[in-house]
Amino acid sequence: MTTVLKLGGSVITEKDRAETVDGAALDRAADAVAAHDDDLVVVHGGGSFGHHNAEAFGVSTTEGTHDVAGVTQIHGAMKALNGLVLRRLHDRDVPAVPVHPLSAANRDEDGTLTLPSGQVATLRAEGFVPVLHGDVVAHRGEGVTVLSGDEIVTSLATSLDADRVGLCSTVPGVLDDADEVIPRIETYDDVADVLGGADATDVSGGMAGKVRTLLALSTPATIFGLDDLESFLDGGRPGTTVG
Ligand code: IP8
Repeated sequence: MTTVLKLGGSVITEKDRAETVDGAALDRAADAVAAHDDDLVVVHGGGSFGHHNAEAFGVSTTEGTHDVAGVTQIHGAMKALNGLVLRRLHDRDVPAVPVHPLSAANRDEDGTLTLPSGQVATLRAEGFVPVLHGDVVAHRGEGVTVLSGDEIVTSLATSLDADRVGLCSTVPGVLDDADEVIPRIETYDDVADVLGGADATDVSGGMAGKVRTLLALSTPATIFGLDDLESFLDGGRPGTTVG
């Protein structure tokens, strides 16, 4: 039984203060992980780490840079956050080990991502909790581009044949027009009215793109808030189940 859990960057950091963790939120997340660290692979996003560096160098998931300072600053910020996440987990005796995607992943010219996962599977089988993070990735023809935590989650969910996929977000699930959580989304049509039509662009990297990507997975994925992390790790399906 493998669970891939994403801790949203905005959940564990103070979004409006550069390179600052939300200590209380990270403690809560680490407590929940410590209580359920069997067969878990953790991925975290950037929040106030990484994104402003990426913006400063004009780097996105499609627009790259060849500037070494850009690569080292974005990657460095994400590694710094990864170190802070690991420290909170180690304080709770979680056998967490860092896995840095830049060292292994590749994006082809057409955007196709290859993220080897053999080491992640072996670490997990050997009793560790691999902790990956959004990063920069070598991108043929672009230099490096941003690799988001969501892309890592969807890639690992498939390559590790994950049984459960959870995204801990700043919202309690996908919300309808009345701000109520939609419990289940089986097709994009179910939510096109709320999230925008099939061709809606997703400039904010927001929920529409997330839902579309999760619908393509063979494993149903669950989107929930920090209050429900414990319940998800207990085997529940809080928030919104996609797929
Ligand atoms: O917060 C960010 O990962 P995300 C990765 O999951 C960066 O989009 C900015 C290097």
